Amino acid sequence: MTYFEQARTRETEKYEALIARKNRISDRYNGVYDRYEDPVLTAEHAPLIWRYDFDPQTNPFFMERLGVNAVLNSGAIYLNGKYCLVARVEGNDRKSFFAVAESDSPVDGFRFRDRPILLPDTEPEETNVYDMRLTQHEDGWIYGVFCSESKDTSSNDLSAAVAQAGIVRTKDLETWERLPNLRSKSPQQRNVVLHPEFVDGKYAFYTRPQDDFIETGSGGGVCFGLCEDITDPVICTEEKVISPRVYHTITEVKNGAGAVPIKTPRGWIHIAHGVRNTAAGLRYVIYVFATDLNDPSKLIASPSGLFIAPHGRERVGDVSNVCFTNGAIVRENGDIYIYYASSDTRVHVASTTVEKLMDYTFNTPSDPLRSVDCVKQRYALIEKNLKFLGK
Ligand code: M1P
Repeated sequence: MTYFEQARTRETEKYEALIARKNRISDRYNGVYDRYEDPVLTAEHAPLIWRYDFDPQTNPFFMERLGVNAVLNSGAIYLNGKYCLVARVEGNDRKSFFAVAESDSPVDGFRFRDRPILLPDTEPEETNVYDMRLTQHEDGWIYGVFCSESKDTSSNDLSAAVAQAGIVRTKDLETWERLPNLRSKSPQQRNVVLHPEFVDGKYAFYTRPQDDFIETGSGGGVCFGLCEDITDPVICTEEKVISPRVYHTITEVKNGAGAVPIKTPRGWIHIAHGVRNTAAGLRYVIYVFATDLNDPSKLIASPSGLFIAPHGRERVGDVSNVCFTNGAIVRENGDIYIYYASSDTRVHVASTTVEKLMDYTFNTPSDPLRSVDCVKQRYALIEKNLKFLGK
């Protein structure tokens, strides 16, 4: 065998072994959800034909020509009997693109389709795209809402950028129609999510207004706004804060909507992210809140603190100490699969059920916001337990 043949055979076998690898529930218990040991998508899941030139004449060393640096933040949907993830794939060149990975199983076996998504090129200034949320809307379309990033030409800072919400729609995750970017009063938007149902006959968006590319500035948190026409998308109502940033909590610096809210008998459950600052930089965790079934702009439950934080090897990556979600799948039997990325590098899954998530959301006490009251809150639990245990 030639060098080329040896390398190609070896790498193909490694790739197939990775896809065939079975995932297992980790032994880390909290009763709320199960985490799985292995990531479901990594840079190594990117097909070899995306990365290598398979022609021995032009690539005798079977050398990687277009490397993939990371696979992260994926939208998620159950479609035609498959668990489908629309992942953010970041090339070695730092630009991200979207690609569909699918599996018969929610926790392993994800394989990318042969070709990534080639979005219609309707935004000439757009440099980068990432973090697609997939909404199966009651109008019959599947919408993908994502961050559309361009250079801020009004600034002398080379890194200055502008984030807006791009919108596409599809019926099959294969053919995509691009709609205009969402317009709102905010100079920038990121982490925008489309609500799956009409509200007052209008499309409803969860937004995250921000003054700057990184800093949210006056942006007070996750907001809610309505839009008359999705083909000419403008937020026509005030963006009302529904999950605010709060001092000395996990959302102090910023927060953002994540998965499409989950409809339950007691309310819409949102799985979002919150950001706080530390001496080691920003720390991103996942948290939960709920809004009213009939008025999704009304906060009705706010369980205290974080829901998922990065653990173990999840804590390290391109942007360390980050847990971020933009997709969850809810099955008809009530099973829920939450796809979350760690440290902007790979995608993991945690599983729970609607019943457990409701119990967590509506029976976890909210944050009393001061240490002394947090201790009192814990005392109440301890005293109850001591009594229960007859001590
Ligand atoms: O690097 C962490 C995350 O940072 C951004 O989230 P936010 O807008 O809330 O700061 C996003 O760019 C996200 O992709 C990234 O994972």
